Amino acid sequence: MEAHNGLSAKLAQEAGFEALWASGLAISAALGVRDNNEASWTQVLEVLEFMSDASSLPILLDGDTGYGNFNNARRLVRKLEQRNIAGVCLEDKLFPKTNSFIDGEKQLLAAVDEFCGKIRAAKDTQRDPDFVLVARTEAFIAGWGLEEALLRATAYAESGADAILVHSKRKDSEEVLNFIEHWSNAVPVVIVPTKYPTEPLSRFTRKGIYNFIFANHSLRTVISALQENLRKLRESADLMSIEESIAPVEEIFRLQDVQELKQSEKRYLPESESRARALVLAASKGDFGHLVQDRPKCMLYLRGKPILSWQFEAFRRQGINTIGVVRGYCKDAVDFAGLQYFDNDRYRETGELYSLYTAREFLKGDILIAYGDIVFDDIILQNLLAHPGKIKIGVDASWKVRRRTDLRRDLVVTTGAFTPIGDNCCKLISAGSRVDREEATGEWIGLLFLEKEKTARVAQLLDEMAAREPETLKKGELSHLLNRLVENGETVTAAFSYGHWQDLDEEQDLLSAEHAPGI
Ligand code: SPV
Ligand code: MG
Repeated sequence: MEAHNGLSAKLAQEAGFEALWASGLAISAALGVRDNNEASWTQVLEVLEFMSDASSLPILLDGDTGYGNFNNARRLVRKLEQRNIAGVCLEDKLFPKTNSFIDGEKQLLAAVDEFCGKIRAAKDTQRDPDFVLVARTEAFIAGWGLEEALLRATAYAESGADAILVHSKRKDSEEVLNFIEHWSNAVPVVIVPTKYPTEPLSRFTRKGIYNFIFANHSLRTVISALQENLRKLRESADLMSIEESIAPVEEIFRLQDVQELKQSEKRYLPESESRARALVLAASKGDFGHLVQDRPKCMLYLRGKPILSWQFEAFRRQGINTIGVVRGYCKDAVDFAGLQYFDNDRYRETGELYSLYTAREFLKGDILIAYGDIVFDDIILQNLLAHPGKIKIGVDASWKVRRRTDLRRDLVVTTGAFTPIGDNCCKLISAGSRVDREEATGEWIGLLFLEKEKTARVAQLLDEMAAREPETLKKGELSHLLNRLVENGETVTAAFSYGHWQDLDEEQDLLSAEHAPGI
């Protein structure tokens, strides 16, 4: 079966063919050039390399004239063997050749002696005893009769050819059958029934011919299908006009064996993937006036992309690839691929704790919980993840110098305060609205990291709240949860950093974030 690239080679194998014909016509046409040796022989070799990698079938290269004299032909054989190509077919024309179906009679044949020398040189060069040389005579194509065809075929077989390809452009198989009738059977015969497709192959098998080359039928299939669908698409400008008749994208992935790469990545890549997952609480609308008419604030654009995108990219840079988002207001506007979504449809009357509880099933393993309205530099996450502790919060020590006019709801008091040279491992004492501004040691950034066992603890706390304090669960903020953990004797570690983040509560925040350093 003809193949002209890696994909068609693979498809021919899947269809059950036993061998591939690396057709000069099809390869040149697929490269967009003529079948006149316009593609150099090394360019053909490159195509072959892909075909050889894509399929385990034996490949017979249509080697034209061998791209020169005996010397070129033997170098070709060496290079083909290096690429696992099973054999080459050389034809008795002159370089540069022309396709047999174009002005065949005007084409000059190689001198028999010269061509026999080429065959001998090729056979002497092969290292693999199974490498096959098919000698192709164009005697009929060039208008010579049976006598010339037989004379040439006999000389070629005597020079070491493993098979004879006898080509004909007649619409019936008369020439070919005639040849077979008189052939000595010194070596097997190969035929290319392109021009006599109505002849059943059984006509030839009855005469002892078993080698058929379907020389260009993949390429012609591709051309017809492409022409039809491209025309339809151009005329209709409607993707649905062809959607049902084309392979799904998943089929491309299957043919590319994407699965294998995924498995190998697990075996060979260092474990860059973090075990942790991330959950973003992004249900609220936000005080952004007309800007949030059709989207929640987490989908507002900052330097060309939504706030959430900045977060996902930051997570992924730390190897956190399992990401969940709690949506609420305008949930349909939050539609990134590859994320898990949880919908808090009661976002109007509920708070952060309720949103967290909406994603109850996601609360397992190590988890990073983030507000949906913050952007931060990588250093913030790195700092938080690197700190020791099973429950950690990111705390900003620069809050006093930030030019905020609003009263912060996320101030914290900790056992110590940030110092530029300390290890900055303080414990949370309390957080949120109950913190006195004068006492505060920092501002909670809106990032909470829980190690596996503490995630389970938090999930349990939420379950208890749902059962016993539904109002707290409904209205509570995350700082409430932090305080509850501290009250229960848990150590909540404050991982201090200085600046390099921005919360986005109002339009002015968006504007200042445009110029914020480090984000
Ligand atoms: C080819 O497929 O390139 C061939 C066969 O050589 S034919 O086009 O019939 O000459
Ligand atoms: Mg050819």
